[in-house]
Amino acid sequence: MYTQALDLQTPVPAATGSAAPVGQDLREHAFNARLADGQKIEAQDWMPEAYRKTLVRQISQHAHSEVVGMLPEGNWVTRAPSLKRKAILLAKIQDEGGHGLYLYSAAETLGTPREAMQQALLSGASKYSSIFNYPTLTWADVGVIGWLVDGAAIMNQIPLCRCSYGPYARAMIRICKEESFHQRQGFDSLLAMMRGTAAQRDMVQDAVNRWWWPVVMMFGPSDGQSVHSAQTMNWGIKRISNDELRQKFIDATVPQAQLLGVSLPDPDLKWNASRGHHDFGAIDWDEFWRVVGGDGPCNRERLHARRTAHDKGAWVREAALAHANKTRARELGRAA
Ligand code: FAQ
Repeated sequence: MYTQALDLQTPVPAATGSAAPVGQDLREHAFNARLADGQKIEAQDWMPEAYRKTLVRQISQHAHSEVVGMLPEGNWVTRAPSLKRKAILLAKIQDEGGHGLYLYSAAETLGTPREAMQQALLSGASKYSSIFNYPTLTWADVGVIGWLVDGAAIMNQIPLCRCSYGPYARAMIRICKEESFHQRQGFDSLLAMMRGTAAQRDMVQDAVNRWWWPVVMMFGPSDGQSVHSAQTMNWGIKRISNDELRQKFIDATVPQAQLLGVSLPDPDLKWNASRGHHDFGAIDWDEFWRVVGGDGPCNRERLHARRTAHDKGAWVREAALAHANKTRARELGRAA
């Protein structure tokens, strides 16, 4: 799916100026010209090693986030309040697993085997989104994940549909369509609870209080602290900075909170007419880095769950391999 268009001839633009680039310079020149022209870089195209490495880092972390992100919601499958909500939740969790698979496939086009990426997650060498290290204590948390976590994910991921690396950009187009449905179902579930009893409304408010700041942190460190942003934006991987996305998310979410009838737990959150944006309070970056560093409320539980699933799935991998080997041997026997 990701390696169609095997146009191995990378067009090299005519050199400008007197000193024409040669060898590696020529390839780098062609790469930069493609980026400047808004063309996609494809798997078979030459790319700088640092560009390749950055993409594997970001795409694999993104894939891990989708897969680990199934766990907090999975906690409520057996306790969903109705058959309809259970069916929706199961479908959503299955979508997240699918997103992980598209993303691992996109990262594999860069030459890193899926097994290596998975080992990096299991060993703790590779990160996944901080947000999935928070617990889902009540059913309202499931709605809040849809509304706020998927809402933040979409804000971050829509610009990735224009990412300079073709396989990642194409995977993001499909993922964003599904995430947008996820966000709406979360809002719908919360709206139903807000129209219910006082206890239900309290449960929603409590969930919003606990998730708001972790979601605001999800966009990553502020631009001044973001080590990768300048380079990834230069390469057209990221299109909008962490802080700009965070601001856009807050601006979009405030009216939705009003519509729902919940308050957002930030006394400094207010419209600033001169900026044309909402001002908001200080982010607790110590908490963010603690969670990213492995010491959040559920980090150990999440990694334990993934390691257990990997170990328990060993027989499936072995059986699939044995079947593939048998089929290949049979085909070779037939061809001989
Ligand atoms: N959590 O220099 P930057 C979802 C790390 S999918 C953990 O700013 P960058 C779907 C960062 O990796 C959610 N670590 O880095 C869903 C780097 O460390 P490194 C995931 C974080 O890459 C919904 C270091 O800090 N989405 O939710 C976080 O330019 C519901 C320095 O940071 C994506 O992955 C964090 N929040 O920007 C599923 C989208 N933030 O690698 C289930 C693609 C930063 O040097 C239910 N990724 N770090 O060791 C991106 O857009 C970017 O990678 C950022 C970070 C924006 C996440």
